[in-house]
Amino acid sequence: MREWWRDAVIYQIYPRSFQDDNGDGVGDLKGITRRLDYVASLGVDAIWLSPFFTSPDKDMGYDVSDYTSVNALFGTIEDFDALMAKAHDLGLKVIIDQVLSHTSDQHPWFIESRTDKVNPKADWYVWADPQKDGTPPTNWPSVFGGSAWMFDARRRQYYMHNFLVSQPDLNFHNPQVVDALIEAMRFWLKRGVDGFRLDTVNFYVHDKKLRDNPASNWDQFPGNPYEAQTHLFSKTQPENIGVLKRIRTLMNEFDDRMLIGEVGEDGLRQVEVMGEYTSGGDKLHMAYSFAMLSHDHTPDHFRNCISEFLTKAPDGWPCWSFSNHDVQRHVTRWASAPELQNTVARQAINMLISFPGALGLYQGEELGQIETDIEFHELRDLGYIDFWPDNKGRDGCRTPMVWDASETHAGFSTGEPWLPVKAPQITRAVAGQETKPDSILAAYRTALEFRKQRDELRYGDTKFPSVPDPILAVSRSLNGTVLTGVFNLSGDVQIVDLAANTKQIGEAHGSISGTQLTLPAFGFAFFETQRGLSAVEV
Ligand code: TEU
Repeated sequence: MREWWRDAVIYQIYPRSFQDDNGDGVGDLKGITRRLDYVASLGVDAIWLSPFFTSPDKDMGYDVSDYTSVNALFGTIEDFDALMAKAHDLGLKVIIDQVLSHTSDQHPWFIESRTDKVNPKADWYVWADPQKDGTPPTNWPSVFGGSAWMFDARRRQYYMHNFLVSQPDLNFHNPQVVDALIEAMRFWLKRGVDGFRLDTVNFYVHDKKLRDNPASNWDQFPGNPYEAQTHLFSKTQPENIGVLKRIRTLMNEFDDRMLIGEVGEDGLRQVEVMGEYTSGGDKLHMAYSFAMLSHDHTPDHFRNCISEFLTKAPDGWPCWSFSNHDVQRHVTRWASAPELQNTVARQAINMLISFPGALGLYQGEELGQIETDIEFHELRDLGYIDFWPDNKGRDGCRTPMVWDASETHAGFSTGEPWLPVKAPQITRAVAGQETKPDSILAAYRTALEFRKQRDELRYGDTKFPSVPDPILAVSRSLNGTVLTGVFNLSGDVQIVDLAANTKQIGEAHGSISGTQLTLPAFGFAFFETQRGLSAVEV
């Protein structure tokens, strides 16, 4: 029996924006529970809930002030139990976010830690003296811009924050910190959650010697100097492996639980670290990749991401995803013109199901949802505010789910929603798509069902038949049958020569005449061949 998570399709729910039940304009746990039948109807295997823990919400829940309680905005622990019971009844696994690398500055641990240098929690965060001239201890940058260090007048020391100033980093060199986090995780495991999505899993451990990052080309990245650096002493340190092993040992105390870690690294280093963290069976079960959340939509990019992972980490396991709550929605990112948006959406899910590993979907992508235009007065995400308007932050992908065309903000809430629900998004509401057999929603259901029917797509070996740009071909073979997906990643028509004994299967956006496949802009088709033969001519 293969473990459930290996071929799982994981549907990410952003609680704030899924369904509001009590009319305060913010989504909640009861709202999610009400919509779980819909989620199950998509054919997904698991849900991942973004943070719903007590938090001052400076980073929308990714700044936790109590790891084991529910933010009153989202409901109660009983509401969570009810959500989990309903999900399990529907056969859905429940994965929750664990934001362990940092806490909120309102967490009692930090409030105590900052009082002086000798309190019992004095060493629970990353504190360091200023340099002689008063400047920060190192040149480490924060992901959200500026220095990763903030001076605290009371302790007369700096504390480290990889993200917002209000998100101080925990000190993972202190075993008491790891013990406390393990106990918090045990709380949720005992309640029956099936797994954890470990936020910023490569940021846990910082360089104990507080070495400066090597001087680099920061000035070439005016938008965010963070991107200029690949090897940072504030993250991805060798000691992190030990922490991951401790967390895995905890998971092994329970049946069938799973750890998926969010690894954020640049370029191919991303795949390297994913491999390192998921190999050996004693750390993460799988790693959530950032690689395909980018603007790069070329065949080379997708091929490289996957083949690098498969060669560097043959016993590791990836999870691929095109959208989440941190990036512009992929339809907007990849469609070169508005009239191509639906075609891109349809191709994207068919391409995703051809990839080996687990798959992540983000709420609304099954509607072909596009990014919402955000005005400055509507901005809620503080992370990138320093970079406005070059970087408009992450609100555009976090606007509420659109359920129907009703007066109540597309069925999301009877109150004023925390982020606006706008007309272009409402045209893609669930209700309107449910009745149309050719909708994007229907295409998602069909594609996920196709993946369930065809073991090749879930368990098959992966090869990339060599085809000229801008075509991507992905072959998955199992027991002598080869299933090949062929995708035109451009806005122009492409002709592909097929092998003679090729049988077309599944959905397609294209046409075949003899052995010639014509793929319109962002078209695709699947083929079946026997005994390792390629479906496409090389
Ligand atoms: O995201 C991590 C994050 O911000 C990365 O995108 C980062 O830019 C990358 O690792 C740099 O290489 C997670 C959450 O998904 C996000 O919502 C939070 O704001 C963040 O952590 C802080 O908790």
